[in-house]
Amino acid sequence: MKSGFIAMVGRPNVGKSTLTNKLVKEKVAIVSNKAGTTRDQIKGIFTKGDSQYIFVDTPGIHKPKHLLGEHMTDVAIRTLKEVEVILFILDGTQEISTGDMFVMEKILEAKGTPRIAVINKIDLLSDDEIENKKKEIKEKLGEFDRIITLSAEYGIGTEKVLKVLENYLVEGVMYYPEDMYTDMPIYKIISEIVREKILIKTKDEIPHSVAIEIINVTRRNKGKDKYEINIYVERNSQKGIIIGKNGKLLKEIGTEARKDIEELLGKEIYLNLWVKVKEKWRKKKPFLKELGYFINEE
Ligand SMILES: Nc1nc2c(ncn2[C@@H]2O[C@H](COP(=O)(O)OP(=O)(O)OP(=O)(O)O)[C@@H](O)[C@H]2O)c(=O)[nH]1
Ligand SMILES: [Mg+2]
Repeated sequence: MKSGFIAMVGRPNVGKSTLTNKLVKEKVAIVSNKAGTTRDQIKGIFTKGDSQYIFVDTPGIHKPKHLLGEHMTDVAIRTLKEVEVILFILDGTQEISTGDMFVMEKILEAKGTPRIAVINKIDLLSDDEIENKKKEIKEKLGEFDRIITLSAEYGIGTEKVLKVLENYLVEGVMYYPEDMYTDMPIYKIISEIVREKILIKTKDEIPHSVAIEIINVTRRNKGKDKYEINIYVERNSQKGIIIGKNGKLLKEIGTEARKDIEELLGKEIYLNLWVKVKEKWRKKKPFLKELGYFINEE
């Protein structure tokens, strides 16, 4: 048996979660076009034959503006020290920035861990642009064991990633059962589904101000189970936006989330969503802990 942990790191919005899902062949992590979608470390597990790949998706590394952001960046940086190989994912349509250089600095601090640069979103690039991007990486970020080019969204070049990564797996134990594809508890997956629908349907500051908490689940022998979920926002105006005119937006969010949750659970459910205001929750550690962030802290 060969197995290994693979860090998926990079700036926000480059496609780390999209790539994780593609490689695991299951939807493990939520995806949106908003930077800061992933807030925690998420393991996506892919087992094939006697090889087990454990992809560790992480929040985008950025300059934190609040406690939640600090937690997110810390999680990603900590992950670098826990893996066999690091995939540094870059958005091929964007210039290499000081943000990328900061990520590289942190990667170099994980002394000696093999590193691979991944140029994502090549569906949006010409061949020349891809070649130039490779040069830019070498010039601005330095040496990598390898540079891989792919499109996570369209599955172009993603299969070869598994082949390359096979070389970094180490002889040893199987960490997870063969049929397990994530270490996320089911209640967390459900919260994330609700958050994804909100992220997709809102813009501006709303996505960052949203937190989800399952407050009650009523199980019934006859009839459907009932899930009651709080959506926290930071201001009254945000509450109004999420609810929408005559409750229209909240209803849409609820319907779409319910469908995904039903597919996940393999049964129909009732889903009740409540929108609550909790001022500056992203800066309040006790509340963040209640939501499951900072749980590894001593
Ligand atoms: N065109 C194109 N878009 C992509 C590709 N991969 C990802 N995207 C899009 O890029 C956006 C960000 O994708 P995510 O997977 O959420 O990015 P992330 O790096 O996990 O982002 P954070 O969790 O916020 O750090 C989404 O809108 C994706 O659909 C790709 O190969 N091509
Ligand atoms: Mg992500």
